[in-house]
Order: sequence, then structure tokens, then C-alpha cells
Amino acid sequence: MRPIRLLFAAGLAISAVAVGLASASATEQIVGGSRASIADHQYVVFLSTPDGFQFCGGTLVADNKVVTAAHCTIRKAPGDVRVVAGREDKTSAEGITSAVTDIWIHPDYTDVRVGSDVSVLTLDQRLPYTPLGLPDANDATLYAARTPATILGWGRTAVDGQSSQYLLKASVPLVADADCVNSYSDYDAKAMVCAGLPDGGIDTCQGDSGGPLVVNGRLAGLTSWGVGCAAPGNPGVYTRLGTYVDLVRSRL
Ligand code: 4AZ
Repeated sequence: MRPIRLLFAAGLAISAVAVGLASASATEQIVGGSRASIADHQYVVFLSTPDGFQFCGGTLVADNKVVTAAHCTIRKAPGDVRVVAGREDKTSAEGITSAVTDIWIHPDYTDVRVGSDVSVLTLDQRLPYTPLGLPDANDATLYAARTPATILGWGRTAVDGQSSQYLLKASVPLVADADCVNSYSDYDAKAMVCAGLPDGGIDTCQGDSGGPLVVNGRLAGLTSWGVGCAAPGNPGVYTRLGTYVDLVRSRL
């Protein structure tokens, strides 16, 4: 090999290492996201067990009400759940931990793939954080395909990885109903909305469930289910909150 070709080969090897490092750091984040400030997203909360294990996300929608996924709270008693608000770093003591005095679960909820994956928690105190607005009932503009949506949570940063110590966020485009039904035969456009890139790479994952999908500053969806995380052709599936918002409002 002539020196010029050796140099070229060495350059390729160095770029390959650089790309490898870049993609490794890109996955240290939701999947494919980046650090988010709790001050900028005061409505994002996490659900923990009484001994502090974070298992789901949620959204403050009134000073003492949190919307989350039914699959996060089903078969749990209020005493099994704590709501942690104002804490970006799970390992810190910042923010406020609330007890739960009531758990409402959509009466039709059975399984994430059937829909109605929505639950409302009543807290034992009123929190000093800015809640997120609910969508208007059946606001179709909120669910137009390709609209950018923000996902937030402390869940896994890779499908078989660890959950995140810090609050992470990412932006994903909403997927057309006609495309999502091709990914998932159980997709129901009345109950759900999908978000993700055709090639994957950015997604919610285990532990993000119940957390917010924010569109135009409203709580458009709740992290619900999907096959794997961030895989091509398998977008994340979110509870379509517009369908359930009248029922949710009646619980506030
Ligand atoms: C879960 O298991 C889960 N990629 C949450 C979100 C997604 C998949 C699974 C979407 O909580």
C-alpha cells in the first residue's frame, strides 16, 4: 500500500471511531434525546414506589392532579404510588414528593393495545409548579401527521439499557394513522396516536410510560406502548388524549 492510501485508511479508521463515539453519546439519552431542564417543563413528574423506585412518568394538569397511563396505575392502591415533581435528577432530593389520595382509571381500560390507557391521580397537596394545558376535545389539528411532538421522561435510553438518571426530552413527528396501522394491526386511531421517524432512532422506552407527548403546548398524548424502542418501522404509540379529555376534565 502506498503512503497516501495508508493515510487515507488511517483517516477512515479515526472517523469511524469518532462516529462510534458520537452515536454512543447520542444514545445516552430517552432514546436519542437530550437533557431537559425541569424549570422549563415544570409539569413533568415521575411516579415512584414508596421506597423511591421510578416506574412511570406523568403530567401535572392542575395543582393537585396528575394524568398518567392506566397501565402505570392498574391494580395499585393510592398508598403504592408517590408523585415526584420538580426533580430533574432522580438521585437528588430536589422538588416535592406527594402521596396519592385517589386513583381514577378509565373504566374501559383492559390492555394498552385496546386503548383507554389513561388514569388521573389526586395528590395530597397543591403543588407550586406550572401545569400543562389539556387539549380541546377532538382537536384534529393537534394530531396532523408530521406535526412535531415533544416526548419527555426518565425511562430507558436503549431498548435493553438502563433508565435515565436525568429528565430527557426529544422531538418526534406524529405519524399518519394510515401508516401506523401498517406498523401495528392493533392500532386504533380513536384511542391512540403514533410518533416517530421512519428510520427510528428517537423514541420513548420502558419507564417513560404515562409521561407527556406535547404538541403546540398541550398534553396531546401519553406514552403508552410500542414494539421495542426507536426501531425502524415501530413508532411509539401514545394515548390520544383528545378522545378522553372530557372524561379527564370531569375528574379534575
Ligand atoms: C414500555 O414498556 C414502553 N417505544 C414504553 C414506550 C414504548 C415501548 C414500550 C415506545 O413502557
